[in-house]
Amino acid sequence: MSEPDVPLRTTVRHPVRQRLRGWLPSAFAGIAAVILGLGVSELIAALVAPAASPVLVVGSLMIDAAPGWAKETAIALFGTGDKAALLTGLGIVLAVVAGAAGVLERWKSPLGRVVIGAAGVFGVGAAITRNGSAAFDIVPAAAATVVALITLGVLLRAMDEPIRPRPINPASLRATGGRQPNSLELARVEEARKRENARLTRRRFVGLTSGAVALGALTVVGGYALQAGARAATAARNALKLPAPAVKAAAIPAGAELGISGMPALVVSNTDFYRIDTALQIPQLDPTQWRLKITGMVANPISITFAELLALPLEESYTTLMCVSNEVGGNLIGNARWLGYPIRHLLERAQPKAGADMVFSRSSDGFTASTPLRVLQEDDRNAILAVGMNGEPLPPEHGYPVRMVVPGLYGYVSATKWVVELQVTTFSAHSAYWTQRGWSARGPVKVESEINVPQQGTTVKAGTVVVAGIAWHQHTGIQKVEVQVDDQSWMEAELAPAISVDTWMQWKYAWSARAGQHTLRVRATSVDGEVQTSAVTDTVPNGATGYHEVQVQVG
Ligand SMILES: Nc1nc2c(c(=O)[nH]1)N[C@H]1C(S)=C(S)[C@@H](COP(=O)(O)O)O[C@H]1N2
Ligand SMILES: [Mo]
Repeated sequence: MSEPDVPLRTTVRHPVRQRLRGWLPSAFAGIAAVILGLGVSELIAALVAPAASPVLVVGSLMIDAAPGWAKETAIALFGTGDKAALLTGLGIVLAVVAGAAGVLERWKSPLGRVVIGAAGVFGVGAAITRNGSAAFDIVPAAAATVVALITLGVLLRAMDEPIRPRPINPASLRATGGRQPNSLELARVEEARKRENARLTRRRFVGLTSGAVALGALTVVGGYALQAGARAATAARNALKLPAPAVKAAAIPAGAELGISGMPALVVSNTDFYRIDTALQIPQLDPTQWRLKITGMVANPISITFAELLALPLEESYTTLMCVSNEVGGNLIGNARWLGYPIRHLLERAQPKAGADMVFSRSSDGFTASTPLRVLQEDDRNAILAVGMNGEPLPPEHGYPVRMVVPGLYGYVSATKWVVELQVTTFSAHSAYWTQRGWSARGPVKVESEINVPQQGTTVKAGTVVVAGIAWHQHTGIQKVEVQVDDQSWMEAELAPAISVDTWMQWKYAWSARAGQHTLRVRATSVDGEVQTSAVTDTVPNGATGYHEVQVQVG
């Protein structure tokens, strides 16, 4: 008889020799488990942390950690294929480690799991020590580890656990012709039963292992396909050169930036700019496919491409953007130099119909904002479709390729990022994203101010202390800022020149501080005479009010 050797354990008890006979399938089990783990992590990375694919993260770590000579050698040997060589090498090392983990786990559990766990910790470590890593970045490597551990367990168990094949009824044996089988015949039946058992167990193991590999390959491909969009969008953004503005922003007046440390920069850099949105995954829009449609109650619906938008005479200006969720004294506010095209010109082309009173802007990810139509049509309101931020194309997280910026309205009713549609309609017909969640349909910004220096709870030296901060009422402007110490009378602060009425401004006050515990308070007055209210209200439904206060110890 030429029965194939049965490499799988078929009984519950087994000698060491028999156990080691399964080393090759165990190695495959280890490799399959790691492939599935990495595949799942690739998919997760694509969804929540595109920069944290474990393979790329570990690869980058190796690039950064490699000594100079190793890099030189790699480049000399592989030329521009050095990265492909690195990844291939990494793949081989991973396969060896994964195979070894499978064999070790079968030989002496949990040795193999310890190896996979250690590799996982290394991957997570590589993700968090990487430059500019975010909290989400540990997820892919952690998921890879968990999936690999579970898969290895399942596969090895499938290798060991005998399947009980249908019991063979000796009476049904043809050879016996109905009589009781003798012991030789019974032994043969038992032999056949064992072989059948081994065959089924092997088939199950091969099925599960190849299933894991196939699923792993599928998730890797899926993850890469998803990330391809992101990579293309990044490449397109990097290649984009913004046209020079037809209208330049007015120069920043001398002295607008007081240069006091502890203050936010007068113009906030793109990396420091606050970010608020509902996007778990930043939309990756292809600028060549992007279109803005002006729809709804218009005589002349419009569809404009990104290239057409860039070809229009773009204007540059400073506008301070802020979030309705900014608490009194909060930091969800920032000022940038925007490059864009006035929305009023496009609306003029579209010709809104009588009765329309709102523009319902839509983002590619479904976010919506309700902006009063009149506001967007005002000649003296610099409401724009922005394509540039501080001299760069919009960063992806700030709305690339196009967003709205409207001075004087909170972001949630005006600053739609990744904007793709402006639907001219009415407030009674549509309710925007945050309005449906309890916020006001309209959100004009309020006159406000805050103290940045000295900070709450700090100790300062008696004598002249510089108190400084910011004040804003976009589209209106600030004419006065006053500071109150404890319950003394309000004293006028010195105002730095504002860039424009659409931006915040800095102020300072020289305080003759005497020893003790003191409370400092600030209030601003708009150009139109409106004094900031002392009434304390919550951020819901249309912006917090009240005076910002800081307690300081003078010693
Ligand atoms: N597509 C989209 N646009 C959006 C939001 C959003 O969640 N999705 N949030 C808005 C809110 S609430 C604010 S305060 C501003 C913030 O813009 P920033 O992240 O560029 O600072 O964007 C607005 N535009
Ligand atoms: Mo916001």
